[in-house]
Amino acid sequence: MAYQTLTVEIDDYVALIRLNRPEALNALNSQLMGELAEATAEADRNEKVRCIVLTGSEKAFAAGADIKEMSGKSFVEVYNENIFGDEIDRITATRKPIIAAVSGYALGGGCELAMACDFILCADNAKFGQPEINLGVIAGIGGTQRLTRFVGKSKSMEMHLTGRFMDAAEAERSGLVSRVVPAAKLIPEALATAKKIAEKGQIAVATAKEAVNRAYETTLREGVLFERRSFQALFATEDQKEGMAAFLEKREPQFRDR
Ligand code: CO8
Repeated sequence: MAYQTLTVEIDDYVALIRLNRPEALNALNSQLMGELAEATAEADRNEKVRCIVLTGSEKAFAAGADIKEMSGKSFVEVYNENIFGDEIDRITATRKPIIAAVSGYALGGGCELAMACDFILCADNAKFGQPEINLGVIAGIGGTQRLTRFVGKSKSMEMHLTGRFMDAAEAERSGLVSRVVPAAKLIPEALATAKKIAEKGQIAVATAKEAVNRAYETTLREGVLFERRSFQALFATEDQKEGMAAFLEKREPQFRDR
């Protein structure tokens, strides 16, 4: 499908989705969010895709929800439209891993979108923030919940109450991102990481994603039980037999996703 606000390139089982509204620093409007939800669902269905990389431009991953589009709306409108609620739910329902590759600004809804991905790799020029407080509102697509889980209450509260930005070094130190790389290497590094994931057995990949996500959604006891059952279930796959046999025979495994 052709999109107006983003591009999709597929190579080597990796889909690279680039947000593309340079005139507004990739601000998230309803068209972009609708197209992104569709593009991730399409990648999820596509057998030629095993991992997704979501990125923006060098200057901005996304500078937030589109302020021009939402500024005139009433409570009844934003309530009835449930703006971006369905789209972010569809994006987080993607079964294949999504890596956010963040360069430049990831603010407001942009920071929330990055956090809704499975992990964040960022460039050394990245800036994260929840500046909605300066607009008289608060985060609306998960920021108060996800940022708090990532970086803890104190830092999250300060960021939401003051609107200050966090640089790449602080984001890595506080667990918001998995790694920081030089800006020029961000996309190659994200694609190489995605390719590494694409080479694994995809049943184990999907199971690992599901199990790690449980850590955010349930109690420790339930999460550990879920992990244990998932681990046990993987012994029903050919990939488990192949992976362990390959290790013992000192060769590379040939996973077949069965
Ligand atoms: N929405 C719309 N347009 C934007 C946005 C935005 N969020 N951010 C930047 N733009 C536009 C600017 O208006 C400007 O357009 P124009 O040239 O036509 O005036 C263009 O992008 C370039 O921006 P700047 O000239 O401001 O660039 P600077 O380099 O000077 O500054 C900043 C970059 C610091 C990123 C600055 O643009 C900025 O502060 N942007 C707004 C950041 C912000 O407040 N984000 C939070 C938005 S609210 C939100 O995300 C709520 C999420 C919850 C949503 C729930 C459902 C809707």
